[in-house]
Amino acid sequence: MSMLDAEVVQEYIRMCDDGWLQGWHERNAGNLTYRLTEAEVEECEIYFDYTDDWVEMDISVENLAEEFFITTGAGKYFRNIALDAEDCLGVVEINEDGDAYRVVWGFSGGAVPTSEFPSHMLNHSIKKEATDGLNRIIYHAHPEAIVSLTSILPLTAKAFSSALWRTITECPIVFPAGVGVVEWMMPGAGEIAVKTSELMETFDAVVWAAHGMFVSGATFDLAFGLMHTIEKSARIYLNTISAGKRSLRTITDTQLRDIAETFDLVDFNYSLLD
Ligand code: 2HA
Ligand code: ZN
Repeated sequence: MSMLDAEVVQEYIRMCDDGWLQGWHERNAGNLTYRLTEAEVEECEIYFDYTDDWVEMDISVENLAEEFFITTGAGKYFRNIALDAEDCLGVVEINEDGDAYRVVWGFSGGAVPTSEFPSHMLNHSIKKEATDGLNRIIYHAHPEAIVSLTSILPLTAKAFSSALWRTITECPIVFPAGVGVVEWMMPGAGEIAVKTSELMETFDAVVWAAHGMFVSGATFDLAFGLMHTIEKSARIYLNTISAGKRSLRTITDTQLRDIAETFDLVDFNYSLLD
């Protein structure tokens, strides 16, 4: 037995591989973090080594104190995760003050957590609070259609949410709150991390202009499914405008209101309609 036999690790690896197969992870693009349940920590603890030094984070996420996360490594390629998970992935523990982490498993070649780790931790902190602990995943990828739309549409939640909702009937059901958008900013820690986590109070998905997308979810299926649904809608929208027929027909605001009522979408964000 090894850590890699744990069901949660297998599910994590499968999601990484699925993202790679979608073409969302060129080179070292993207990153994924998962907050382990207490039962999963108990199951995996025998493989943890607590001798690494604590690394300060520059941020404080008190509600994540003493939590454990599986994370992709900085500079690691999603393409390689299924082949050598122990080199590409790590498990980190957050300290009791919520301002430092240490690696307790993985990164066998000496990697460190993803460059977007502070962004992930701020987003986990907000989402844990907002969902009563339900959301465990933050996923960042570079899907191409949604990135194309950041060159075309106004960089607002309203423009993106309504374009995506009006394109596929399933969209208002899958992301009733809509999607947030961040204008171009430097990736990594700092402003983009703070801005994204602010938007995560309202949205489960945030688009980064000329870069990619961040999503949050309770399970691997939900987080992956959200990224997949948004990207598919963006692709169809793009195909349609490429054919020069966009203005002919889309789901109307009245029809979106009907969907929200029919499916009893309590979180539907009516303020994003006209
Ligand atoms: O992890 O995608 O935004 C590489 C990136 C940085
Ligand atoms: Zn990125």
